[in-house]
Amino acid sequence: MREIKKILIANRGEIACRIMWTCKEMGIRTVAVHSEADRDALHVKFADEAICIGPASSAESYLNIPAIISAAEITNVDAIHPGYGFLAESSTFATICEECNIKFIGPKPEIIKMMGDKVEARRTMQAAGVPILPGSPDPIADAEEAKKIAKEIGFPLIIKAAAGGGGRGMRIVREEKDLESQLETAQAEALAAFKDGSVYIERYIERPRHIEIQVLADEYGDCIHLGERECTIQRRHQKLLEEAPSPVLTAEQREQMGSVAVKACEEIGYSSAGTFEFLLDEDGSFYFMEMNTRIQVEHPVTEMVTLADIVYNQIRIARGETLSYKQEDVHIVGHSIECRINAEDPEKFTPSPGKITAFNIPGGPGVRVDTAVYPDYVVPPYYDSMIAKLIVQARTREGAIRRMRRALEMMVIEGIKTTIPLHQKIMENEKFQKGDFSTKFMEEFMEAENKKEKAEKASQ
Ligand code: MV4
Repeated sequence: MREIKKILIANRGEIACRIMWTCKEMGIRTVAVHSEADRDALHVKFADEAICIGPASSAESYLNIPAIISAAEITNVDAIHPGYGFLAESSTFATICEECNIKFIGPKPEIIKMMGDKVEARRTMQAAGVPILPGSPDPIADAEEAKKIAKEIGFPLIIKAAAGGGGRGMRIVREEKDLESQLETAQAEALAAFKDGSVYIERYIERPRHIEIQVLADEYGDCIHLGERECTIQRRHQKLLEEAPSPVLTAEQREQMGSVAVKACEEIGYSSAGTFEFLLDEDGSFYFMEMNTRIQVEHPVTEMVTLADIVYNQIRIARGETLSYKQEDVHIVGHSIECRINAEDPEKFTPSPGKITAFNIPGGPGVRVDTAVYPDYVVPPYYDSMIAKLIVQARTREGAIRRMRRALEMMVIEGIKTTIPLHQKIMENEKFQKGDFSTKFMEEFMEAENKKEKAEKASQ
């Protein structure tokens, strides 16, 4: 057992607040760190102590390891919670924390490092019995090797960056004649973006769904899963909304995906909360994509349908405790949907920072809002544009959609543009309501919306 009396939260925005709420419930003191641009941020106001760690730019503040470690030393914290983004998946940061005798709330640095290398993650998962797509076992050396693998797996195929993830630096190749040039482009892009030109090849699935399994594992090899999240609806590899459970997964598929993930965690010695991302094919087969070793933006939908507090479990595991419940104790109840509210122009998807002149948070049964903004707050232009998460829960998916529609109506944010109107339109979409969608949903949706608009203009 490790005593954790005080935690430094190395993050900002809604997730810093979210982590703080659980710390308060656990009687753990909190230290906020913030940039010069975040002096008026909510996470600063609610923390027991706050330290400025640098100027507005993330590179000099929320990514500044020496400044964060110094803040942790000065305030004498027992642990650091990294949240998501920033340093959450930096094995270097996790190692430095460990060397400074500060508990990093997350898995071991070696595991973070391994999952950061998508080729190694694929190999490890295959060895642990997780289904992967046919593809290259190692980074592609040259065009000859790429051609050889393409012969084995066929077209279309996808080239992905080993150091990538989240969709950056991917190329789809549909014909042999484009393979060599696309390989070169992919390698050059990977080198420019990640300082590592390694790429690998997989069979391409045309209309997949993105389904992920939440796991919790203690430091003694015990692991459970909390079911899945449906994360298919994305735009430019940014998730827009998530739900739990998936409208298409059967109990059998859930059990299969969950037990595969749990077994893999036990095999590799995973600890803390984690997420297995899977691609679900139209024929019902699923394949490992990536593993996230952090708390995720969309964790609330899992919390809603399982009644688990994932941050609470992360802290318990970090204290060296065993899991507080067994797989048999996990029950999925009802349906939850989360809409990400971004400070963005919903048509152009460009950032819309500025002062929030009017603000109302919806309430009532089955509604949760995770946010760090408040009336008269000025949304700074330097960071991620997500300013709130609106989460609802109801007995059924239909009920959750109805609840989300009224909650979106009652969610008022004035002074800046937000994605609220976009979410209203998605909730009204027939394909969405039927649960009939793939990763191409947003492209098809935007096209249909544009057509509607043109028709309306023409009839005027
Ligand atoms: C794929 C794929 C189809 N086949 N891999 C996008 C994010 C990154 N994690 C991997 N991604 C994809 N990988 C194979 N072999 C399709 C995507 C993909 C996607 C996946 C999930 C959600 C939205 C997506 C949008 C476009 C492409």
